[in-house]
Amino acid sequence: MSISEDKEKIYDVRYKVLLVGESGVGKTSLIRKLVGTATNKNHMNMLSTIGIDFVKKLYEVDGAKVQLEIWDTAGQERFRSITKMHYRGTKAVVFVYDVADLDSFTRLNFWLESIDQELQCSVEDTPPMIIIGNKSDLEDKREVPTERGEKLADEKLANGFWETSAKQGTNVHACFEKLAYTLTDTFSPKLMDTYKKNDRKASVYQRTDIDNNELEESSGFTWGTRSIKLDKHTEPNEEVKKKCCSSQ
Ligand SMILES: Nc1nc2c(ncn2[C@@H]2O[C@H](COP(=O)(O)OP(=O)(O)O)[C@@H](O)[C@H]2O)c(=O)[nH]1
Ligand SMILES: [Mg+2]
Repeated sequence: MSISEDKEKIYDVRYKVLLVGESGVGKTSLIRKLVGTATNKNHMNMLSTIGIDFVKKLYEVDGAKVQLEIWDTAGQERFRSITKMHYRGTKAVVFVYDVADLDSFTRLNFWLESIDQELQCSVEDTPPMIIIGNKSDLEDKREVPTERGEKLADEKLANGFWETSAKQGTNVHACFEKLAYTLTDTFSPKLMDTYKKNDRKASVYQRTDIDNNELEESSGFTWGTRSIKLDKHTEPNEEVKKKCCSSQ
């Protein structure tokens, strides 16, 4: 796939990522932290009138230009009224709870179940997902031990578990970089240099300045585990694509 000359299309592939979780756990704060203060208006797509906010963030995943389109809810989660529009075309789900609020962790089960229902996926076909325990800075108010989050992530076969602090910035970039990697590795591995060159080191960069096409290695993440999947070179299951990842 080649990059379009069209200025609008600066990515090779894009993935819609949906953030869910109880109101107040810090979903919007995480997205704001991720996009940063330097963000110009073009990066923000506020469609609050119809209850949808999303931001675009460009990564370079091992040679592939990957745009994450990260969807937030505008408070509808409070009323459990996330619409079909939120779920449509979702390629990955980020489940967020607050480590200082046990209820928000317990209620994550509601969100985990509703995703399977809404995307009509069986457990095996669930799209890539990660679990985030946010507000890790509130250590003295912690109600959910790290091990419980890890255990849940294991049980649900999550692609990652992170404790983050949107307030301090801890792990915010790292978890979305890893997610960009996971998505590309799952759905478009052929775009990656490691696939082409049989090179085992994959790197992920955040595109911090889209206009100048400058790259900045944000947290120096490299993943040497790529070799695990090099043998397979599998495309995503067609059924998964149809069910969970139908076009936006
Ligand atoms: N201490 C702390 N507070 C946070 C953090 N993330 C969000 N908050 C606060 O939690 C409240 C709810 O955050 P918000 O992003 O609106 O949550 P949302 O309803 O899930 O979108 C706000 O007062 C935030 O300032 C964090 O990492 N640490
Ligand atoms: Mg919010």
